[in-house]
Amino acid sequence: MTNHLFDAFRSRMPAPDRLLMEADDGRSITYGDMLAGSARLAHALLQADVKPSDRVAVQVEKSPEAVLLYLACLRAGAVFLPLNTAYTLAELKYFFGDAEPRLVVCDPARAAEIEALATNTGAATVTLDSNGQGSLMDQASRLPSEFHDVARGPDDLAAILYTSGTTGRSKGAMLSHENLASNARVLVEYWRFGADDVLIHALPIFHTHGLFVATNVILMAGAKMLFERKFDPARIVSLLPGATALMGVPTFYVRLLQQDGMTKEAAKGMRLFISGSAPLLAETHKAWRERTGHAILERYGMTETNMNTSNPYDGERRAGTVGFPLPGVAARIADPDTGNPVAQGEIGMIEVKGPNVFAGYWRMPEKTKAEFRNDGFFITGDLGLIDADGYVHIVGRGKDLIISGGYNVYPKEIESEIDALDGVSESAVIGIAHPDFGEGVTAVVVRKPGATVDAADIAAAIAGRLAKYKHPKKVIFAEELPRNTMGKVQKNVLRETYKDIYGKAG
Ligand code: MCA
Ligand code: AMP
Repeated sequence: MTNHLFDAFRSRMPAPDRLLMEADDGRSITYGDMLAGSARLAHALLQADVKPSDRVAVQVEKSPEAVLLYLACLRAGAVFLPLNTAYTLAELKYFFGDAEPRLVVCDPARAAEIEALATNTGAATVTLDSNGQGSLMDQASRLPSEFHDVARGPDDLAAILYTSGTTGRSKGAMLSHENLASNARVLVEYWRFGADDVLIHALPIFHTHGLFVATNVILMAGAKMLFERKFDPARIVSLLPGATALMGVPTFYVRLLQQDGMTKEAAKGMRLFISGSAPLLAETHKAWRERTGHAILERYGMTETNMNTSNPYDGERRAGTVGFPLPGVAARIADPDTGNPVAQGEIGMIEVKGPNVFAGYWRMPEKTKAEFRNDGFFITGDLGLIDADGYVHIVGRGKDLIISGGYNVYPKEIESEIDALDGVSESAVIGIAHPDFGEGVTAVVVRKPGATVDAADIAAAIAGRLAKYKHPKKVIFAEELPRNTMGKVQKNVLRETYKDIYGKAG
């Protein structure tokens, strides 16, 4: 047997001296460096007693080494478990307890506190940094540059990515080698990536978009990425002349439009701008087209499914839609309650099926079962329709979810923290139209009679508990929350009441 996903990359690998990454610190990493570096790190993982199917949890800043570590995990047969660098210790504690990683890889600045936490769940901790003595890179530097890849089949797990739940605990989405390989293969074809492409990569690499869409596509195409640690709009504009493609969340495009240098001339050599992870406003699509002459290509995916639909490469890229089901992916619109297909053009639940769809939630067979129909379609939680021309439109969410700057935020998690505070009677967390982040996380809080709890108290209580991007941008105090006759809080009423607090909604 072979190593399914890594072999797929290897089979399309260009000459070893071709560049895979040009990093913003001036370093260049060739495909040959990638092969040698991931081999050395794979040896280091084995030395750290990582066995096939063991989870390797990774919370590190974006760097070329982090990409090599991902590939090393694949080659060693381990399951890569990337974690957002914004996660607090309280959040990490849950992930470590649930995933039971064999090894936790982190940055030196957090090593002490993370080690204390990881030890409790039986995991060893190591840093990745290039300079640190005893770090994974340090150990790897003394190990062979060739590695006999551990055999992995199409259905073996390659990664677990946590996605928060509408109620209760985060769920680990289990992604197999073939889930990732099939999607990367399809995207390379559909978006016409080739060895001469140069992708500006400015997304984080701990979520699907930056890791599996951007990085896997480049590896599968044998192409190159300009590897940026952070999204800096002025710098992106300066990189455009040396690039051919950009992938980003809508906030990238909103911020780029604020740059005077973002002109037709600057975008002249670019062939493709792709957007996803959150709805791209039609007005942003239009403004981009007027300014640069390019129609942004919007696509739709999920952690559980990788990419499901995409606007066409040739043909009309229709603003406000997410295009057609990708080749090999079936998408349908069903009645949310019964699962029966709705009439053409009607709104219902978007359901998908295909080799891209995940293997289930880690150690949650009941939750997994609840999210699939009997015929194998996955229930996305997104509400949409398919128009007469076959374009999929996402019109809302059946799940209580806020997407801020491309990051998913589940209100329940924040409401639980706020409700636990002395002086708080209850709260509702909602997403309100925000000019930069798309939606702004907003808390509406009802105090207990006589209580004086204020916004600063709430901010202080959340600070050490939840990642920064989940913190409410505004806290509003209200006398009561609107409820329907069943007693359920009417978040739609709240969203309407406060719709202009970040500026007039468009
Ligand atoms: C940073 N902050 C945020 C966000 N990012 N607050 C809300 N939402 C955010 N997304 C906080 C910072 O901590 C900071 O707080 C303040 O907001 C302003 O920071 P700023 O410097 O403006 O932020 P930034 O560092 O420039 O980041 C903005 C960003 C970033 C570049 C848009 O959020 C980002 O890279 N987003 C992409 C996320 C992503 O990759 N999603 C894909 C998930 P303070 O000032 O108080 O310190 S995968 C997915 O969704 C599916 C599968 C799919 O289809 O792709
Ligand atoms: P995640 O849980 O991070 O995988 O986020 C997946 C969710 O992001 C989807 O279920 C959608 O609600 C949303 N999403 C992704 N791409 C788009 C898009 N192009 N337009 C609207 N929503 C999107």
